[in-house]
Amino acid sequence: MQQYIDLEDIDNVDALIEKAIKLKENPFQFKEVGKNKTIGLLFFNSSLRTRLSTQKAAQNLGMEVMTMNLNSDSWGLEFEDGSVMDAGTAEHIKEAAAVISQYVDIIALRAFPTLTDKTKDEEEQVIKSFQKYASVPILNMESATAHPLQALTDAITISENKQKERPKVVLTWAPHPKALPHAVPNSFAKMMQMIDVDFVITHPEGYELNPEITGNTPIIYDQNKALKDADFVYAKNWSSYKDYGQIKSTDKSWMVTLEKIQQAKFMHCLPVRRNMIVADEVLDSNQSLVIQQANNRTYAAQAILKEILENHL
Ligand code: AN0
Ligand code: CP
Repeated sequence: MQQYIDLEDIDNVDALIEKAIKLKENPFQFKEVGKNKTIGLLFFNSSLRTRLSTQKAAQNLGMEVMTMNLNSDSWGLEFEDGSVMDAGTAEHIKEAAAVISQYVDIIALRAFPTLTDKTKDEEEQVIKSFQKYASVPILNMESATAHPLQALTDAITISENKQKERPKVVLTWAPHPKALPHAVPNSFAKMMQMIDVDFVITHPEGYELNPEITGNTPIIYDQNKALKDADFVYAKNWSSYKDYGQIKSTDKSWMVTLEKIQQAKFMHCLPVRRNMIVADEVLDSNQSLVIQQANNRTYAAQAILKEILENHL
């Protein structure tokens, strides 16, 4: 693996899931792989899990870790080519990416979308610019349109918990007071089409994700019908894709409850707003996999970092 920008960078997803589960059994067995290598974790946005689990994954492989919150601690970065920098930004990505590449062996990035400019968000300007001007591999820690580390984690968690060969997995939209990105549902939907599951999506009308991503996945607007006989229920809020970044509904009747999911296991990437997205009774029950899911972030990141270190560096 040369980089991990999106799920297309994975050669064999089933093998990668197996490798991650093996790493979990013995996390320190490859301490030499990352010796004298450094990862730079660069954040334009908040994070709890991604920051700590990627650091832990790197340390488990013997790497050094440097972390920077680019928005608050560094110079304001300019991404436009040829711009006259007489306003807010103080340093161009051309210098910044080249300089950072001399200090670290892998650059990991978190850069959320604007949710106002669809074209710009879909261009993935931040991650693409780093790719262009950095000379080291790039790891996506959630970009404008994708969160592939989360999707790998989710696939690992389903693999660990499935009771049948081809479980039914339902991605359900759930209400949230703020406009949220499409990265998590995009990557989850993509991943579910890469592994052997019976996958359906449910959301209120107007919340269709990018059809290029959902492909042939059935979309069922009746949540109860979609949830019927589910083995895994994955809840997530996202803003409208069609009316880009807008909140079309905060309909509380879409909140996930025990009555709705019956015996199914519950998943969410976290952070989750209790009693908005999902009722306490679900998160506090043994049907909830969210803590295990967050734990798997370490092994997903470790499996990816190991591939990059072994095959590229
Ligand atoms: C972010 C999102 O929805 O993309 C990060 C999730 C991992 N969530 C929030 O901003 C609440
Ligand atoms: N799931 C996830 O990416 O969490 P953080 O935003 O806390 O990193």
